[in-house]
Amino acid sequence: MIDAARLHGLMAGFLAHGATPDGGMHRLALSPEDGAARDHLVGWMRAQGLRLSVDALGNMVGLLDWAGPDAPVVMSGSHLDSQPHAGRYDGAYGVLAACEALLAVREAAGASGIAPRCNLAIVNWTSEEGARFQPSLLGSSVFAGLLDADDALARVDGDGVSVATALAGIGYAGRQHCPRPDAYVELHVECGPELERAGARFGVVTRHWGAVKYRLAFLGRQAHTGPTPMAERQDALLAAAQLIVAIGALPAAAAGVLHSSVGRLEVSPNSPNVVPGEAVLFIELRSPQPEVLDWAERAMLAAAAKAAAAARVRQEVRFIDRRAVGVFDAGLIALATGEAAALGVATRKLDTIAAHDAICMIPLCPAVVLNVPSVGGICHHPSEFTKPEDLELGAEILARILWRLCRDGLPAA
Ligand code: HGY
Ligand code: MN
Ligand code: MN
Repeated sequence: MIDAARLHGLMAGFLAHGATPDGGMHRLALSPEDGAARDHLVGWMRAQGLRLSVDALGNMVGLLDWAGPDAPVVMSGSHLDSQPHAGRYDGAYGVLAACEALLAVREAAGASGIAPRCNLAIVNWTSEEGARFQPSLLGSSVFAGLLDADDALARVDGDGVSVATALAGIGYAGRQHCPRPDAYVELHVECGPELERAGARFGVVTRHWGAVKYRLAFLGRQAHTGPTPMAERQDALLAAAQLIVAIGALPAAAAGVLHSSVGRLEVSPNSPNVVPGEAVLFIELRSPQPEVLDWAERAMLAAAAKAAAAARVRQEVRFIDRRAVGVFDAGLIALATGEAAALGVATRKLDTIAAHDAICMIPLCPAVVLNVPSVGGICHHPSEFTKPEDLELGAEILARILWRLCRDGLPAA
């Protein structure tokens, strides 16, 4: 169904917006590069005659409303924002493969003369990555009613710029309501090693891990690193260091079912000869088991209290983001598996430890995530790569799924 050259051409065209010389991508949410990519997508959507809507969080939907105003909406897409100095496929592939799939479906309908029973929507979600603005899944969480819009718009980046200001700055502070999906299919590079290690080319995600994310500050006392007596120091960074080591040790007590990290640390005043007065940690705990997440959160908080006491500093929890474990839709999983089988391709059932906007769609409608292999399992790194033939296979299966839904209608609930 798909036109492979058209898919690769579309993906190559979007590299103009943030691609880095080392083969990676630097397209932070609501940055000028994100704005340029959005403008490019708007131009493509308009050229294809799609009905564009942009909501208050800058979520963008292009709607092919060829089945009439009351027809169900089948939505596919992902996110154009990237991690800093990271990969070219995470997110962007899902948006652009959805564009190609829509064209292929429209061509199939024209060739078959079959009247579609569903409308098709392509979505670009705002700030999925949670790099510049937290939490991750920002735009899709507000869209799904999981996060308050004003709260999200007020979130600021490390320079104090708010989501609202950044949206207005790139011209995507929308005022419309985007169409609600009746089914949601997201194609994404795996961002993990399982498909490649299994020699598989296609995966369907059945379960997503849960996560607990803390922004935790240690508050000490700024002082001269020279004359200040050691016994009088209140070193916030020393407490942070002890907590980081403790967080890194937690997974050893939860074999294979706990991932932990501190990916960002903000130190102030961050001067070589000043005892840090403040250290802010961005902590992540992820697990497929709620009870392991609970245990790890308690253990982390106990370690924080111990580190604070040892360094004679205070601690302050500034933000907590929780995401429960969840499962995707069995009907869409079966449909994807069947379409892959029709191409002679086996489907591997997967967990996703990485989050996706599809997680926010689960309360709204049947949702599923499709995966193609990430070479070396690498993601959030400039060397993130998926073979062209695997990009094509994923887009082909996506197109066939969307065509089946448009041609036959949505499976009975
Ligand atoms: O955090 C995540 O898993 C996603 O990459 N934003
Ligand atoms: Mn992603
Ligand atoms: Mn990501």
